[in-house]
Amino acid sequence: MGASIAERVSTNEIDVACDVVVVGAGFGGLYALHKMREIGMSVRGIEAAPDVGGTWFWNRYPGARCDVPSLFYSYSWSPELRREWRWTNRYAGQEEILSYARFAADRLGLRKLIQFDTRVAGATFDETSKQWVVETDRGSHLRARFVIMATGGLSVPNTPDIPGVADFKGSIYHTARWPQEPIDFAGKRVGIIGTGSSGVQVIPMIAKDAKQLVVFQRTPNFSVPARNRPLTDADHRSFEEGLETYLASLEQSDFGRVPPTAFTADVPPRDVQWARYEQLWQEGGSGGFLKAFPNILVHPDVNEVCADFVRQKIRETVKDPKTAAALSPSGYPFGVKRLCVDTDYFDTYNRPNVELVNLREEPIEKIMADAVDTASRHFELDALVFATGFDAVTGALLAVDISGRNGATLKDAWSEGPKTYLGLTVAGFPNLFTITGPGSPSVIGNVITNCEYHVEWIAECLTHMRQHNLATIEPDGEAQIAWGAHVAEVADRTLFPKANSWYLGVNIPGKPRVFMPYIGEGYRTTCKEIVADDYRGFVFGKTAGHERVAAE
Ligand code: N01
Repeated sequence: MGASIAERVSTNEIDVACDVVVVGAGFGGLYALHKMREIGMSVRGIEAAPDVGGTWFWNRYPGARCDVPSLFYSYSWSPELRREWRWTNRYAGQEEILSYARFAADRLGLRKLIQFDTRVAGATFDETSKQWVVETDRGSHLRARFVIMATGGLSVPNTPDIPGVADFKGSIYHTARWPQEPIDFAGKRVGIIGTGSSGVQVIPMIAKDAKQLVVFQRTPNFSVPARNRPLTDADHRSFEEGLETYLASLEQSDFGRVPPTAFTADVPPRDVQWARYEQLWQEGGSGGFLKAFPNILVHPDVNEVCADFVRQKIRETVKDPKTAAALSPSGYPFGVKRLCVDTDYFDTYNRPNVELVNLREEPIEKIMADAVDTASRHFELDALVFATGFDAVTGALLAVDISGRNGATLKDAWSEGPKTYLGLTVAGFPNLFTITGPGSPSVIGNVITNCEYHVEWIAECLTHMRQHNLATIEPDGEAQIAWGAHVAEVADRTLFPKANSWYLGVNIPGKPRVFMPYIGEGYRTTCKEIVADDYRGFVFGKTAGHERVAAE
């Protein structure tokens, strides 16, 4: 093993010394910067992009839109930001969400704390000083007591290694790295690989412009209509009226996907279910479907009726029966891969310029300079779009070379799957926090509010440490094992592990199959109880090195 960053970097090579380094300037990172400053910490942010926004900076493909209603996909902690910002649509588009992130960063005066266009390459815990030494890809170094990884659960694009891809001479795009300038697909023959949430959104948009669109689909997805529309004054008023209840519901953290066992055996009659699904289909959005019945994601019989309902909608919408059949998901339950939310997705396949290629029948064999060959056909293309998703949840954390106590690396610690306590901390990696890390609700539900809660938990923890002169915090190994077992046990009580989803990491070759998000009820309540019980399961270090560090 080579010398660690902490051993290599001498004191005079430290460019910035501060209390906290925040990695990432998406919604989690921005709030972390604000909150750390608010509790009196000196803080620096590092961001790979030239601007704030995180995933909303990069995912600017046509049609990119959030599937959480915009009034809720906002910082819940700030009445000021709420008063000064007015969402225009039920579901905000990427551009509007990015503008909101910029607005928040400016309004809170956060930009001056952030070094943009800079990627954190590594971070090492220095046992002697009890501080982290952080190295960037620009060769600069920061020293800090705490590191907050706000690197996002969906930020490292996955580009599958399809034979010949490097030979393609046309334009290649990835939805998660879309160029800043608009792309003109007019008159072009475009191929797209991937039909997850990104594909489902971008396909109808490209279809409108391109001469020809060939969709290479490996697994059909369940998708429900967004029914996006402009927000009215009445919508804003009704949100304000319900605000207190909404904020209180966040506090109680009634998030869980796993219902109390008492409900799990009930199977509502098919016609009752069908009527409810029809109503939700007309209302639009995914949230209602996932909660339509308490055990929809637990009981296979309830779930199958919903799956049938969506398949019927696909048959009713798509005119060509063979295409409709190929678009109809089967063999895995409804809603346990992230449910897609679309605008005219299925209808797009009625366009004469759109063709669906079912890769289950004719897999891609190779990509050439100007074409894609499947097992049975040859498609000449001018442009290729990868809508192939992300190395989710752990990808961005493992992309940084992190080493903790005794030089142990996070990569090794997680070689059989991520291990955390509460999805916030990792045994052997003191004073390192993972916002929406694996083992927390992370990418399930409303990610902004998930981020907020983690930031607030960390702020409370750091305040506690300051008050009690504590130098380090890390989870006890046993507590971490027990938490991991609980996360897995909760997932196993549901249908989630029955689909090959990125929640399980199966989209990335070699990634251990581990269900990463926590989908139990009352996550916040559990976190609060642990704090109230004197930070049960955590170990604090009392040694020197806990003095505040003034930012240089
Ligand atoms: O990625 P995905 P995404 N050959 O992993 C296919 C959030 N998000 O970017 O299912 C052929 O879901 C793959 O096929 P398969 C949201 O949380 C939210 O679309 O593995 N195909 C799949 O069809 C979402 O879940 C919003 O068989 C290959 C697709 O690529 C998450 O981001 C919008 C392949 C990848 O789908 C990820 O969504 C967008 C190969 N070698 C994203 N490799 C909203 O808020 C992969 N695929 C609405």
